[in-house]
Amino acid sequence: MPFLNCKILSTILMLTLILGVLYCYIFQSYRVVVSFEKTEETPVGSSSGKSLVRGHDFNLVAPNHLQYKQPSIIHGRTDVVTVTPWLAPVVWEGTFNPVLLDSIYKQKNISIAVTVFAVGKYIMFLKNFLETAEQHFFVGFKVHVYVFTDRPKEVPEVKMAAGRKLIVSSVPSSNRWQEISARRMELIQILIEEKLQNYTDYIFCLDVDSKFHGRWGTESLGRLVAVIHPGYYRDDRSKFPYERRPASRAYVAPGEGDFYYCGGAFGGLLQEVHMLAKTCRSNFEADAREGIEAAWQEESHLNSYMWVNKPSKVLSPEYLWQDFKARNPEVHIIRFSGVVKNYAEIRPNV
Ligand code: UD2
Repeated sequence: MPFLNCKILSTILMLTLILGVLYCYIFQSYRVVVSFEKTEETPVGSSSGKSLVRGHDFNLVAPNHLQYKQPSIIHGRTDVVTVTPWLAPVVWEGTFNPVLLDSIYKQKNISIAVTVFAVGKYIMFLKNFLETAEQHFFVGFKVHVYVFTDRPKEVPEVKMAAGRKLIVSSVPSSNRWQEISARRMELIQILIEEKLQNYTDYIFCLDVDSKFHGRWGTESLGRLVAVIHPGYYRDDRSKFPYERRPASRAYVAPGEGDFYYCGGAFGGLLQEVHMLAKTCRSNFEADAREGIEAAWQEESHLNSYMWVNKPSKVLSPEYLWQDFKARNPEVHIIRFSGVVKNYAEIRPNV
């Protein structure tokens, strides 16, 4: 009998062991599945993956039977570079089909937020900015323009098409233009956190002393979007006005840097721009605590951010030209440009 008891006991033990192994195996597989799903939902560098889950950037579904010009695989722009070394498209006139892109994005029912700051005398640029945006910026799409100003009563009345609206927020003035320009990152971060999460898909952050001249639309959409600065795109990187003091968090070392990007226009999916704004703000503030201000304030921080976090789409200088510059031959169309301004007259300090 004791022998029989021993046999029963060892069978029970063996069964428990097998069940234990089976449990661990199933539980582990479940954990793998769960963590895999999590990785897919949360893109690197983002606080949440909501927009990616919705797939705006990746599922390019065209309406069936759409007729458009046949694309060529052997003929195209040869005078400019249309792809970066990390294989992000560089958008120039002639590289995209607006009819096709609009029909793809129309089906997704996307919404776009725009931020624009008009503090102090810069309010004078707002009317032109808003009126030309109505004519050229994402025409036919849902666009919400967020104006930040210390002069809300001077915000002009501009007739906006259905689905488009203006939201005005009051911000304090400053006696340093550098601070007004740089603080935009903080306010963009807060706007995204407090008002835009779950309501907006894409955001573009633009300078107010500018106006639209030509189409700026769905071809510009991407996860993280940067615009090539018109002033330096033909130069060697050693001439780019990056922050060159290693003490600053915006430092870009000699021999580094892809392009020089504008502080006056950038954008992308909400969560990506949130991460960019949050990082630039915190680096700018950490620098300030150590008594250092980067050469071109938030533009310097944006450039060092984009050196590491490569933009998924790069917009050519067509997307931010400067009115005082003659148009170069490779620029077939100017879509958006900075107006000529008298700095001494409009800035609170020199
Ligand atoms: C460049 C950038 C700008 C910013 C700046 C460095 C471009 C075309 N422009 O322009 O984005 O990175 O360098 O800080 O890339 N603002 C006011 N009130 C003021 C001063 C500024 O509202 O008193 C706002 C306004 O929206 C303006 C923006 O800040 O468009 C940038 O200021 P800016 O245009 O004077 O800077 P700028 O020309 O040096």
